Amino acid sequence: MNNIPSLSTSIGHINLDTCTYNASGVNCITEENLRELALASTGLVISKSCTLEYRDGNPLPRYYEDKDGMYTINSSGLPNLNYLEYGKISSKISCYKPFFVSVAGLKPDNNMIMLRYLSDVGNISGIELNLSCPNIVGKPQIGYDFESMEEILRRATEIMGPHQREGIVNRKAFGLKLPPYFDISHFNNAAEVINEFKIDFLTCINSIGNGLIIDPVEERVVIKPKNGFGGIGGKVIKATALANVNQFYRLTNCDIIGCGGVQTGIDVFEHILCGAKAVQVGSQLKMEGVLCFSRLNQELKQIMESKGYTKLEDFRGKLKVIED
Ligand code: RRO
Repeated sequence: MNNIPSLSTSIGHINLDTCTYNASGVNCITEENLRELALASTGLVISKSCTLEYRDGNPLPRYYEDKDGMYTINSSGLPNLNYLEYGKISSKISCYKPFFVSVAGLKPDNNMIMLRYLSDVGNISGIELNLSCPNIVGKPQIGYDFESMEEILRRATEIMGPHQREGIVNRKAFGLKLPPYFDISHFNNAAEVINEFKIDFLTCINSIGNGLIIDPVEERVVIKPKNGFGGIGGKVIKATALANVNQFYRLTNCDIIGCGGVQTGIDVFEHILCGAKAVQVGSQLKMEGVLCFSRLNQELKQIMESKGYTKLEDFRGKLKVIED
């Protein structure tokens, strides 16, 4: 009898050998970055969020972490190669494992142009539409504006639905990267909009937007853009991430991808207990490099073994509440 726990999972109709992979944004801009991720113990590889045109991103310094990974702050400003490049690179990555592209147009129309193109690229298995970038001046996070979100999803799902072009049937996993929500009414509002459409997966959560980390000795901010304001990641965001994973697991039929505060196998386990089918790693990948994936997978397997679990479905979403 083989009792070694399996970490295999699926996102939409895409099967993964293991349930951890990179959060879009961290070490995933260049072909070299993406190949390194593909060769690591990741279940899939996702690109940095892309735009129509190449972007350098915001001025440096635009990232800061405290020494033990309690928190990170970034205001990267969407540095990326552009969507056509990620379409080209897809053939170099999809020979190893599924390749997803993250899309973050600066305007709704740009999103549609990119989705139309990328939905026909055969080597791309999935697309994550980023509705939650906190760092572009003058561009509010779409995930906090439910009317705009509904309009964008209406247009995006028309493009992303199963379709045939030039005799080839295309169907990719299509999902959304959501911002963190903090109020029960907002979870309900977002879920109501999402449930109107065919969305395969939700990634919960992006960084907590517009935090401020300061250096009290220097009496100064630690990153340059936006007077020091940026997206917060790291250990401190785990509680918010787990709450979002669990709420959207309860309120929708989408596959949920957990993201936020993952440093150990226990953190991965907790995300899955809250309902996640896979778990992304952001700040810890930045701090530890791609070896974090084999470590996290190993730690998760050990926890599962100690509890007698052989597969993720043995405990996924089975978080207990305290009954009267
Ligand atoms: O590039 C960024 O500044 C960035 C993006 Br697009 C995002 O979605 N989340 C984040 O923390 N930074």
